Amino acid sequence: MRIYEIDNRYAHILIYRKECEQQLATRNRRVPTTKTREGVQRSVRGALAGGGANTPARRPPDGRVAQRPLAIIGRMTALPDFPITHKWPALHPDRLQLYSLATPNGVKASIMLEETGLPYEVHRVSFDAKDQLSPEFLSLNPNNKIPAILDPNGPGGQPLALFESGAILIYLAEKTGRFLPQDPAARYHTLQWLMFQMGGVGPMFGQVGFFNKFGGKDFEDKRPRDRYVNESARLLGVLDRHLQGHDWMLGRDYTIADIAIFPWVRNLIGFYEARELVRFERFTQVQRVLDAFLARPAVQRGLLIPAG
Ligand SMILES: N[C@@H](CCC(=O)N[C@@H](CS)C(=O)NCC(=O)O)C(=O)O
Repeated sequence: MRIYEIDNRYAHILIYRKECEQQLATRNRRVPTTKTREGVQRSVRGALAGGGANTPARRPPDGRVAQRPLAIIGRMTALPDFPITHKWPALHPDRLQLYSLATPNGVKASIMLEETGLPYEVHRVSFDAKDQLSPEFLSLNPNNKIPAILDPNGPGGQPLALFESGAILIYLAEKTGRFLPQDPAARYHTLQWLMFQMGGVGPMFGQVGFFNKFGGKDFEDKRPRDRYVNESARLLGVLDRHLQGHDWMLGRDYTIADIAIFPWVRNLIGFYEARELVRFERFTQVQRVLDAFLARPAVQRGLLIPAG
């Protein structure tokens, strides 16, 4: 079976990985076996320069591949090259590094990691200590928000730093082949609801939190609060109608859309104390699916990460 016949969805990643392996194998036959790390980096960089992700693999004439080429690629850039690891050293540099807090955006990443079973190491980003504004954190996410990740085994076996919870969910779904349907239409619908959360649910519910529980709570003028309460209730109505007759946002399949949406619903009626404000009892379908979500063991674990 040729690598690009396996699965359209992952073909570009697999082709890229295969191409790296094969180009490295070709290179490795030419270079002396006692190489310095610098030498390896130079030869790998050269190998990678040879083709793009969509280029079909060029096989060496005898079809041989290097035994552990991806491990060699992984050493091109090491985790200590990322300043964030100076503030939060990696005890397990082979594992995905998660920088987070147990907020509705933070737990999207930890729930996904728990659901997929990928080995990871979590680092607490304390808002009390303003860790998110430290130069080390900003070096990974200039937008000073959690969650952020650093995967030592990213595309091509190289480390990948990533922020924005939606991008992290898509990345982890593609990396593991979990929670993002393979069927093209279902895949786009999953992304559609993920964007609905990122662009609507998160920002609107977050404003309700500000005006109902935090800094805006004491404002006499309740019009800003009510504006966000009304918009949040409208969004809950959209969800409720959609969930009628569905187990999850995508029907029978549990996906990254659920992992993005339900931590926010939980937060709105729990931590933000807006259950009565949005008259949540109307949204029986949302309540039903929220209950199913919260019953999942991986969700229960992910909601507590990082602990404390
Ligand atoms: N669009 C971003 C939003 C992330 C976000 O707002 N994170 C909040 C916690 S839920 C944060 O880090 N706030 C810290 C700050 O604003 O300084 C994402 O989905 O990752």
